[in-house]
Amino acid sequence: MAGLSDQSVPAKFQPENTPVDELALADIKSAILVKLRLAIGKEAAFATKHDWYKAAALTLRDRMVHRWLTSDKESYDAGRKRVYYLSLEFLIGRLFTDALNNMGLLPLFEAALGDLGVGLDELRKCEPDAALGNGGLGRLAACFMESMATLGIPAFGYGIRYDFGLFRQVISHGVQQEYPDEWLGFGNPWELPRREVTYNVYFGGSIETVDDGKGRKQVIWHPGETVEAVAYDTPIVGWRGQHVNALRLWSARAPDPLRLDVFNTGDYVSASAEQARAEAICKFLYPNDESAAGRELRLRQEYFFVSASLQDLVKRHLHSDGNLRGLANKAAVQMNDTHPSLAIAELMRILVDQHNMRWDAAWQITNATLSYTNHTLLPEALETWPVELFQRLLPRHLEIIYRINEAHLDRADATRPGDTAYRASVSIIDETSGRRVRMGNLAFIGSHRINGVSAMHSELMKETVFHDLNQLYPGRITNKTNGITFRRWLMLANPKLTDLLRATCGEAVLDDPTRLIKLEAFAGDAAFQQEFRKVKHHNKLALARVIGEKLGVQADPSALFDVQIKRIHEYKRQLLNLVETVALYQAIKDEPGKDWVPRVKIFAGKAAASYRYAKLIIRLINDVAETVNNDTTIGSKLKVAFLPDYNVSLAEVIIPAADLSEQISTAGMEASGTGNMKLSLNGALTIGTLDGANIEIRDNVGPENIAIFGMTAAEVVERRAKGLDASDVINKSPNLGRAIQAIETGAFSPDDPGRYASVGHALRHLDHYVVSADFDSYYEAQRGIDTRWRAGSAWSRAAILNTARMGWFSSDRTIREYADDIWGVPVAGDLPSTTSLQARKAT
Ligand code: 26V
Repeated sequence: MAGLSDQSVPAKFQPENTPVDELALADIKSAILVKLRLAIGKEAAFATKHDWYKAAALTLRDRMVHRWLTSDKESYDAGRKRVYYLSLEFLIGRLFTDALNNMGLLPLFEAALGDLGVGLDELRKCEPDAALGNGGLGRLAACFMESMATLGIPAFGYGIRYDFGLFRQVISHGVQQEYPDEWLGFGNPWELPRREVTYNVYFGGSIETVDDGKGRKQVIWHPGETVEAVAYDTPIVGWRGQHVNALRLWSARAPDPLRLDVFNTGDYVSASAEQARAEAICKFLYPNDESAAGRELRLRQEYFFVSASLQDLVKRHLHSDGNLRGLANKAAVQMNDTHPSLAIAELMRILVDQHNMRWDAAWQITNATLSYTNHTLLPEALETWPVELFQRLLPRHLEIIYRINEAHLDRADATRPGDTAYRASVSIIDETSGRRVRMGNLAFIGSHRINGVSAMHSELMKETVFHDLNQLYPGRITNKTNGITFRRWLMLANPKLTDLLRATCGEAVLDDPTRLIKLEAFAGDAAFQQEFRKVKHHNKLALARVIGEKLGVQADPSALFDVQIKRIHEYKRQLLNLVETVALYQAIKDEPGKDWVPRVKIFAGKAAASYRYAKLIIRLINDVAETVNNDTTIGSKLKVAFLPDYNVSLAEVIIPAADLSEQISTAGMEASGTGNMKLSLNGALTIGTLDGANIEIRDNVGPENIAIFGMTAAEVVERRAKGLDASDVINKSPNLGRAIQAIETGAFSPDDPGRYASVGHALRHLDHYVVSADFDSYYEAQRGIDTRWRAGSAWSRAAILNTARMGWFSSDRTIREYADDIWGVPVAGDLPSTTSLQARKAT
């Protein structure tokens, strides 16, 4: 871990480490032993690794809770504005070393556990990887939580405490199988159940309108069903341990868990039916696929967490401010995608129905409080709900949405009189195929700011999905390019590189990532390059070990590690990478004696369970791997590894070991990407399209330090307009033609030659994702990568410049921008100096 020095590194590239304080060490050791006895109920001699992990985690949690209560009190006393980050996904991964590192307690715990005879690294692996998210959107929420704490912004993350996170992926004979993720099986030492923080969430029933006696109409909702939301808090500690925020996740339960009268008749299942129905809400995380759309349970999840969260924040506000008129001055609610957009209708209901506020005043407050982040332009990913379902589940909210829509459509009519097509396009209700509620339009209309997640994506939002709404509400769309927390993705994932950076750029680089720029001066320095390569080699050895253990494949750490890790989706184009792999394999077989650059193609990622084509691509990767890895004629020039069960922890091993980062989505389709940032920061060169944040990465690292290929977004649109047949490009590309033919005729599936006929057909005639059309450009860019790799020093220089110039992609920068432009909250001034931190005892 960070802090361990290496004797073989020249002194000028070695950071200075402070010795561990003996008193503090004794204190931590005894605290862990006390936890082991009193909280776990074990003697050290009988404790399992898991028991030790829990004891250590609880010891750490105690120290976090002290800071947490202080943070809370400070922001409460100061009456500070709070940020509420509403997200159905928080892909946090493991917390143990993350929290230790931020608390500055990593060396101390490492020493204490060592003295107690248990290795910290062993214990670290006992923690399940909290996978309460699908991919980028959920991981972004986790990085943001850490950055908000780091910047001292008082914030709550609100979400659902799913019993089961994203499925565990097992690859059996090349095929993805999904198993439940029982992350809570051994309990969760981080969370604090707050059984006293419970709210009723209502569904269904009917609406009654009465006169309030003062000439105003009062709407009363008589719900048909009640579910209780119970809070579970997880402390999220920021860098240097100055500030701690809560991630508050809601669990669902029935008000009456057991009908004793029914139980006594012997009908045990019906007796707890209500409980089962309530608990279904927090049973599992929905995957990113079509199956989620239109599913009643998903809508119940959305309303459940929105309602509980708003009740919670309204109660907090009333407690400190007495009334809701100033809500927008004290609360900023960020909606992570459209999933929480019911917050608009719910806040209106609370203000108008429950607090008797006038509609216009309530609308002004709602709009000023809420803002919305869009994470995808894919039309199939934009949520809509059938009106009929809405009516049945949330009758009052539907009424409120209709009323919001009325005023909104009046505005549309005033702006474009008589333009019925325009009116239909901006309406919250889609009338084209049955009546449906468009959550994206609702989120847009109810928010004072709508942001995209990269410069290009934000521009495309204005040109495509939100073109018409942008005309009606100009100036609302803004860009907030994503970022990543360097604490996890650099310091923790790559401690050796971190040591090198501390020594070269100074300790302050840990607080201010823009200081990475100091590395530029060393990019051409042969001695520094050697150290940089040593670090990479060390990380590659670790990854090669994992590949060997999991797949029985021997990956040579001196080969180029070419990495594509992300959800499996057609637009992300794992298939493009794979077709290039096949073409390369064929070329190597043609000329086995040629001086090929040895490569290990590493893939990892999950396909949504119902996404058949994505699962077929996984199978093809594994089939190609099987053939290539067992072909002795090509030696170790090419290996293919599909690492199963991609998650945050696996990413932490792969990313520091990557030489090449594959960011090859069809231009115009990847909203931002954040894996691209993690890989470049860790010294991988990017091969990528002009898509999402790749463009900003290019602008930062310089066009000579990234390999850009393929069509632009505009060219993709133009080509698609001409049709999806790719015969033209295939006829001109013998490499591509031969690779497709091998795939479609069963060269990699001799037991079932027709298995990939559909893939061949798509590549030839349904090239929507321009895989075939971009192939030659990609193949050429890859050969350019080979050439650069051979010129070792030039490669190292480019890799170092990637690390040096990625400082801007810290999620601290992103959060500062949200704080300034959207939330209107101040961020903490300068962080404490390293010396004051070192002086602080472990309290
Ligand atoms: C949703 C769906 C739903 C239905 C069908 C297929 C499909 C495909 C993708 C999605 C995306 C869900 C939203 C999401 O995760 N977006 C990701 O957000 C990241 C953080 O902003 C960003 O870096 C990624 O580019 C973006 O894909």
